[in-house]
Amino acid sequence: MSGSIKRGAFIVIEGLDRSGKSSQAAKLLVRLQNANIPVKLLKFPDRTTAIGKTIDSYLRSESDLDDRAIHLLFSANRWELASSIEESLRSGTTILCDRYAFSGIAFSAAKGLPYEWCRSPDISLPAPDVTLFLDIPPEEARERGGYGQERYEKEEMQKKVRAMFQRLGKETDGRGQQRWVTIDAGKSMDTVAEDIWRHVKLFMKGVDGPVERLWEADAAPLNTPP
Ligand code: Z5A
Ligand code: MG
Repeated sequence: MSGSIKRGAFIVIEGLDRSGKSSQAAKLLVRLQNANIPVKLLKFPDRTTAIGKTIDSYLRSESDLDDRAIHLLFSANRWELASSIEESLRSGTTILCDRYAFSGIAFSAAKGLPYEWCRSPDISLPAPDVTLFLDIPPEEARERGGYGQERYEKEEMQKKVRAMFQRLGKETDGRGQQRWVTIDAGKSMDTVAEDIWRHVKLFMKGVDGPVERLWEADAAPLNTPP
């Protein structure tokens, strides 16, 4: 529509531990800024909020929580920011996000919680226009200085998480306007950055219309008889 502000794009970077998400998010942020695109960088978990502090303590094994309880907290940590994400997008600011709902589902389902149960609390969150999945075999990721000390940073777990991400990618790509792009994250930092920029430039052009919502069509409508 002429005269109206073009909305911002919602770009998510996902991937295994040590796949280079934070490094690439920082590089992409600079590229977008240099292209004069208003952009805001977010990261989940956002460890600064009250919920985020509980998550941080859990991840550092300073406290213990039921698997379902921590799953719901990770999701609540996204819902805390959902309306501000939508507002930014509507006002023309692009959101670049380091991890999102896909991490939430992949990690909890890899622990053994039912996949559909894991997805439920994230249904209706603002949906990314494009998810860049940084793919790397866990054995290669480990060589990048070894896994850290936090929970989940173990090779067996990372293998299961990778399989969950691959399933999520198949179920996400092509849903409405949503795109899932797998990037070979085993290449050099600069080559990965070039691959990402090529895809982002392509997808940014097509971003239009209202912000979509994650998996909304899968949710049972209200008042549906059992
Ligand atoms: N989690 C969850 O369970 N549920 C949820 O809903 C969410 C998350 C949102 C903390 O996440 C944990 O929370 C995470 C998932 C779970 N658990 N695990 N595992 P986090 O994002 O806070 O922390 P992280 O996953 O541990 O991220 P990371 O270790 O910071 O990895 P990264 O951001 O992908 O990588 P990086 O910091 O950019 O790079 C890591 C190292 O590799 C560094 O030395 C780089 O210089 C090097 N690197 C990066 N790229 C390259 C290339 N291309 N070549 C060579 N070396 C490279
Ligand atoms: Mg990181």
